[in-house]
Amino acid sequence: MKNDQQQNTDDLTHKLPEAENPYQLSKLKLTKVEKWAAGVPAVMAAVSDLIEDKTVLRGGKALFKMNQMGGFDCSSCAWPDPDDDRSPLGEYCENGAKALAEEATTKKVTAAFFKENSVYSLSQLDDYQIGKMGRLTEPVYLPVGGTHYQPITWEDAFGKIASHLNALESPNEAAFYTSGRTSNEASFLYQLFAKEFGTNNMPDCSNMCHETSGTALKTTIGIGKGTVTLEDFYDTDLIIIIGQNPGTNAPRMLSALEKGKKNGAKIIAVNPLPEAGLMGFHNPQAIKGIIGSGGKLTDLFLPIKINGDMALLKAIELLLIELEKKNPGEVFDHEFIRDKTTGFENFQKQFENLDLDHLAFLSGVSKELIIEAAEMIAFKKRIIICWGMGLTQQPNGVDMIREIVNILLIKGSIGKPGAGVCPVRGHSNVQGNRTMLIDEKPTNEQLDRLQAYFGFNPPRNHGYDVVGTIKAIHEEKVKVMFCMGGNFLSAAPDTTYTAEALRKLKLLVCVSTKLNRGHLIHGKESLILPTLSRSDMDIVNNEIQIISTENSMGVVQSSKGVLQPISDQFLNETQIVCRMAMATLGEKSVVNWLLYHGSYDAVRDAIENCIPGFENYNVRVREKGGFYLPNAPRHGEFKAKESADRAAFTLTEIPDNELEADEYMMATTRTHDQFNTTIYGMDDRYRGIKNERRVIFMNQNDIDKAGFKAGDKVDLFNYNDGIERIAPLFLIVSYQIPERNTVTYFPETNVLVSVNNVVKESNMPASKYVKIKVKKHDPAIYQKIKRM
Ligand SMILES: Nc1nc2c(c(=O)[nH]1)N[C@H]1C(S)=C(S)[C@@H](COP(=O)(O)OP(=O)(O)OC[C@H]3O[C@@H](n4cnc5c(=O)[nH]c(N)nc54)[C@H](O)[C@@H]3O)O[C@H]1N2
Ligand SMILES: Nc1nc2c(c(=O)[nH]1)N[C@H]1C(S)=C(S)[C@@H](COP(=O)(O)OP(=O)(O)OC[C@H]3O[C@@H](n4cnc5c(=O)[nH]c(N)nc54)[C@H](O)[C@@H]3O)O[C@H]1N2
Ligand SMILES: [Mo]
Repeated sequence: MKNDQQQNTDDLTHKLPEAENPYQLSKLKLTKVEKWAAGVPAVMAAVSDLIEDKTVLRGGKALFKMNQMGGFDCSSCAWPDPDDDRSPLGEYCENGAKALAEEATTKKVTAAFFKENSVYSLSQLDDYQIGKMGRLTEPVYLPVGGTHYQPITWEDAFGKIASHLNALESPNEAAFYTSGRTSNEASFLYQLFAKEFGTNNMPDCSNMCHETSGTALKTTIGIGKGTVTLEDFYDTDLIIIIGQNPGTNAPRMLSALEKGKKNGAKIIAVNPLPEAGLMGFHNPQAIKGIIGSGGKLTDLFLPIKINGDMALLKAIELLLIELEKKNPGEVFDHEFIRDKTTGFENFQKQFENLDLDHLAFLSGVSKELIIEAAEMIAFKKRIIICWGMGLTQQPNGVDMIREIVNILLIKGSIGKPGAGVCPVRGHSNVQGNRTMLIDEKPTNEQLDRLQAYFGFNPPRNHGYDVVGTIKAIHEEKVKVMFCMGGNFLSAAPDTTYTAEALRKLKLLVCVSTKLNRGHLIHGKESLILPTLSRSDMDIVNNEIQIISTENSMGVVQSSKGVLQPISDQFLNETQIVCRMAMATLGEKSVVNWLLYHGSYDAVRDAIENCIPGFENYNVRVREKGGFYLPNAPRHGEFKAKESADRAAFTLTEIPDNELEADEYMMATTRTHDQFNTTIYGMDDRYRGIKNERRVIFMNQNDIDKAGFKAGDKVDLFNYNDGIERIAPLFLIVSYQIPERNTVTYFPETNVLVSVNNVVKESNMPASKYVKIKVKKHDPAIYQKIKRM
């Protein structure tokens, strides 16, 4: 074992499989690729997860409270709960159960643990092992030059944060990151503190997730959110799912799809991979699911090339125009176009120069399938289009979502029941974070309201987003970073570059529930502050508190933890913010932090006064099912950027996705056994992968052409900006995927995503559009890897 001083010679950003120590690589097993999601195996997997973690009693009890009225909101995804009529078995899914098992564990990471394990030795574990260490239970501190985190009192921790923040030359030398689990109450106070301190540097996980959707929707319909409700899924004609894997990432969505289908809806899925949850579904919560008969979900599957979606959408529009010519008034909604939109003429004109064969070629989907899709769309009136990271993490993602809006606008299929846009959000409260003004670009209107209520003058200049923050830390323009949850290092692109930046920070503070790699690539000084998770009882002034969150469909609901916290040293996130604010701002502050420290109701009153839509917050949040936030486009009232009362058609461009002869396009995606950077296990059951994460899915023709065989060991390279980025030692898996396209798992391949490879306008990392080269594995490759 190497000693702690040697840490500079090893790469700590990933546990790399060394040639002589082949990690899991020898154990890869390929199993059947599933055509169905959920059913018995899912229920078994959920329960066995809880048993393995010895949290069965705690977890099992909690499972029945998850997503129930008066219970707590599952932290695994942002899919909404039915407004009433919730399943008595609990509104949970396999992956919700796994998320709960992660949180409910009684294993503890204590100060004694950190005394025994140096930062260096912990970084030698893989991400799965790091996650299994247990819940963080006391605040710890890493001093300059330190090798081990050591205990620190909360008082001293806030003192350190305050002295670092107050020593900065400008408040803009600090950045405040948010992952998407933070409650509305804590989020509101957190952004309030950053603004009173004086900065809008508020990077958040939206900057890697749905910023693209918000940008596209704000400029076309006037709200940066979806327009549909769960009810719309139950009674609609057609649901189109593009670039999203609901079976793994929003499993409860499958119940809504099933219900919609039962009522006559058709489903079209657009994805480079035939994902199990798209193809079929055995409902684990319905008896027929448990006994095995399930439903085919997708009626038409379009195997799109990575980033072929724009060409596909235009091809469909071209066909709709032709069908309208043949059936005047039956395909287009002329009245809607006339009364509710702008820019239609220009939009329609572009199609004079477009050619179906060429568009089909660019999309990778056959003309026959595209015609079938267009015919399914043409004569239906109520259409919902859903999307996920497959679109938002593309360089032209903003434009592709605008193109989705274009289709709905010609059909008049938005702003009425059973129709509209549905960006399926990720983190359980990511949408609420934004509503609570966690935003590096707050509007003047929003800031005016804060100013009027609190009396201080919030900063008006825009702050850094995620990519901007990484670069600013590199340039030493940002010196202190505070992370409210998340795993910034591993979630961010260009891991080596990001790690290099984080190492330069004077202070890195992470408020976390579980240990992760982001704690191990630290600043010159670092703090880890333990906090409650969603399922923990939050007791303030001897009373169990409720917090609130906003789901994917704009419903604000209360959440009340049920598990006894395993440490008496936890502070909730709201208290952490208030104490940081009091320590940092002291007498200068005009905000009554002490009041908010002791009362969520008081925070909600402040929110009610500063953010529209929260009237009577404290009463309505306690009502069964919560309440809907205002959403004008949902009711057919639009407000595009350039028009006061209409939605806008947009002109977009078709990218040419040229690859060099030996290049492939890579999309990074999630397995069925992870939550973002938290690795639950080494399998990806629905895709037939067991015991291994370092795999690359390739088309068999590509494997043959390159002279490889399935199972071969390869190294992956990216050369953006003239830099060689290396991800060593992956196993080739032959898969049903379009030629020249590949898929790997995040975060292992984030090292290949250039920080400059971003989505136009939203500045998100384009993590599903990475040009790579694939070469036979060379054991000498490790010598070329930059050690962090
Ligand atoms: N269990 C579990 N649940 C989760 C998460 C988790 O990690 N685990 N993460 C949460 C978060 S934060 C988020 S944002 C969501 C993410 O949920 P999803 O949006 O489903 O995310 P991904 O798995 O990254 O990828 C989505 C799909 O995009 C497809 N894809 C890739 N490239 C393209 C393309 O060019 N075109 C098209 N049409 N499709 C493409 C991939 O094949 C994949 O099926 O899930 C949330 N829920
Ligand atoms: N290549 C590639 N990169 C990606 C993506 C991709 O598809 N491909 N997806 C992107 C997306 S969509 C997202 S959202 C980001 C995710 O980025 P993040 O949100 O930063 O990452 P997570 O892995 O969700 O964060 C996990 C950590 O959050 C902490 N945590 C969990 N619950 C709580 C809580 O209640 N409170 C607090 N304080 N901490 C908590 C735990 O310590 C845990 O280790 O990653 C992005 N990165
Ligand atoms: Mo996300």
